[in-house]
Amino acid sequence: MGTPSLSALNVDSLVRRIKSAESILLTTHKQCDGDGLGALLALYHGLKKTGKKVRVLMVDAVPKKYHFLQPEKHVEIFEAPHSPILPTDLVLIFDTNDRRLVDPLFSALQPHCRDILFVDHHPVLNQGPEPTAGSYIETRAASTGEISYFILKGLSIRFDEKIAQALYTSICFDTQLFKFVKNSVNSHLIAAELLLHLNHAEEIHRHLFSTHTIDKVGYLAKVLGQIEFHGNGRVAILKLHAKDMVDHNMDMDDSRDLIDMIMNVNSLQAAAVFREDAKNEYKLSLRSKGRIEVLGIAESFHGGGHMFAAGAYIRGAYADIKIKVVQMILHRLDSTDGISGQKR
Ligand SMILES: [Mn+2]
Repeated sequence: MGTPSLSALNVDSLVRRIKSAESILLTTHKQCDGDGLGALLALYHGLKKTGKKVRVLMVDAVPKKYHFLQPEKHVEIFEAPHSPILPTDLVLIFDTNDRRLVDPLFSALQPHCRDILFVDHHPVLNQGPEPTAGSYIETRAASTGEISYFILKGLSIRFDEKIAQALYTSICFDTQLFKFVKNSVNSHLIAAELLLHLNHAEEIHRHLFSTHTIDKVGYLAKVLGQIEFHGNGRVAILKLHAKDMVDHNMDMDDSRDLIDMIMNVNSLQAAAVFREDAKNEYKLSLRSKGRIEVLGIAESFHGGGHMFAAGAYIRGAYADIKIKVVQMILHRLDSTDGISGQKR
């Protein structure tokens, strides 16, 4: 075994499109996360140095935990007062390929922008809208930041602390501090290069993952006692209420932390968290440790995501939805167990 080297992503077509554009707008899916935000801010800081007109317009507000990236200095919010959308040569949408997750911004951009491309690492949904022609979708990338890294290299942009901070945020967030690296050396090697430009990497880890307030711990203590286990401890189900989260000063984003926390239970193969946003309206988050895929379950409720981390917005009575989801998970687990027990 020799020295590990990056397995480069071929982003030449994106690099050409960026080079030939004079004005560029960057955005990501609504309720942004550290991946989309970090990936686009890295490119934003890089493009600023090239003299191109570049602008970030987010669909909605940036969660508190990302405020260390100083979004107020660099980012406009479509839902809030913002300067008008002018004709723009190129729009790049990070960390999704589903225009519905970018609306109403996506529809507002269409009349003004010649080229709208997705830059993403999620599988394209079977039943979802087609990504726009020319979009770059690479599911081998562990984060969208990894794609941004290769774009910046392709543009020969020299890295600085701001770019490194944004890219490092993206990689740490989506790999959950290198837990999910898609069996590639890229996340670690890119992170190692970024560390050369970072003085406070551990501070970034804390911003992303040590976000518990005392209020939130009180809430966790309450809801962790309510987890239901099914299938001999292989499946966990938890119901949250958006209102309780607001009462405990939490971001809606915090429901993701909760499911990631639950996934540390050793017997678990999969978990589902239902966040009740209004009566009979749920945000479902699904996770799997990898034996079964959960994307298909999310898709059956018109949601999306990754093979092992997916979600959907669902309307209906909780008891009905919960039974359906539990059955779908158990069915998948039992059929994979069956396959491994059979002679082939
Ligand atoms: Mn991502």
